[in-house]
Amino acid sequence: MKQRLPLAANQDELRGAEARFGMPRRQFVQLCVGLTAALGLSRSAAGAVAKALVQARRPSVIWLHFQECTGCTESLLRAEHPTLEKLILDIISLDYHETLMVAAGHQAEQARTAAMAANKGKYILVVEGAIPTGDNGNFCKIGGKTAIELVRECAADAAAVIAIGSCASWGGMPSTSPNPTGASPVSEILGQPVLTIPGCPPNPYNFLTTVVHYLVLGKLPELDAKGRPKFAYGRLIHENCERRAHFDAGRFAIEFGDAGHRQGWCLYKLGCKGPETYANCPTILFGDAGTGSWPVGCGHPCIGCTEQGVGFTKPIHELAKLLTVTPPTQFARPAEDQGQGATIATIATVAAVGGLAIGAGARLAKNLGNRPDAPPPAAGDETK
Ligand code: FSX
Ligand code: SF4
Ligand code: F3S
Repeated sequence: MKQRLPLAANQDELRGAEARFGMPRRQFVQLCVGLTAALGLSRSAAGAVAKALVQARRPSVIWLHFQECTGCTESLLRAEHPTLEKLILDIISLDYHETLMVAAGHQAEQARTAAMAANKGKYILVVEGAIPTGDNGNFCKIGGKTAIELVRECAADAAAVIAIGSCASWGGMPSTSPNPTGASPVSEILGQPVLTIPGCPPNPYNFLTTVVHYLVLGKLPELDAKGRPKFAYGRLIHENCERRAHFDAGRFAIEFGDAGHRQGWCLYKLGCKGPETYANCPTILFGDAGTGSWPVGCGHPCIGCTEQGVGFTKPIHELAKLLTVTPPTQFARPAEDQGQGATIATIATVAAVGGLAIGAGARLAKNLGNRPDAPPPAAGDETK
């Protein structure tokens, strides 16, 4: 179906987007509609999103690196989508980023302080990595300043602070016991909550959507109690997992490589932490690499990398705490033939009545289409 942008943005602006982002107009329109849906805005706001992407003044971004593996930046740059990283780097003015900037030494420090002075009160501070507090912060020094000093200095005049990745959000991997460096999250160092985009690495699309929200509405998106944007972390992975029908039917992989694992059955008994982890991994996937391009989709249990107290904390094979146990009514019964009992109309109704996010219909259709040719589990199978 031909997608029209209910716009504000006119043909000239769409042509401008084509040239600026090196992206065909159709793809740009699809992206704007997708971002609008991800933000939970009505479709009519897609025009404003397009306009903001094309016209809004690029906010200055200071990006600091501390205790981490640079996976947040790498995943952003390695996005399979040919234009996602280009889009991100095009809609922001990345004035300081140790991995990406050409400048080094004093020149780099000058770029940072000059950008901060020129954009006082308006720049966005992005922090990647945890901050070591042990030994007065001496485990990590850049340009003669400890990470603690740097993050405080840069946050003082920032319009917004974004902690990207689990390390910056809640300590992540560097903070695992016994945490010899005293690795701590940004919020703890600043003594105030910050917007967090956890994940190890986080999905770059969630960063992009956060920035677009800021550009379009001039403010950060609505956050949950842990500072995470609700548009991305409002639902448990377990709620949107394509293997959920198998969980509800009691079909579990018991060992890696067993018959259940090969048939795509639920990974709960292999320690999947989807039932206690909030993130949108199953709905937005990673790297635009197609169906199944997320941990569970590839056959590995979710380790709860976005969730404080779960990722890098709970043993990988420990069973997850079930935060919701009521199975959704729309899933097919174990013995039901593929796709039976659901029409496009019922999918739409279920999505509308349930107040589900866009994509719910597709998710439901996908679950129904994931039926293996296996018989219902034999008595006793589900209790293994
Ligand atoms: Fe690495 Fe980022 Fe993990 Fe941490 O992502 S992918 S260790 S969350 O800070 O670089
Ligand atoms: Fe998916 Fe894991 Fe939940 Fe099973 S336990 S349905 S694999 S999220
Ligand atoms: Fe992390 Fe689990 Fe998503 S391991 S990437 S939160 S599926």
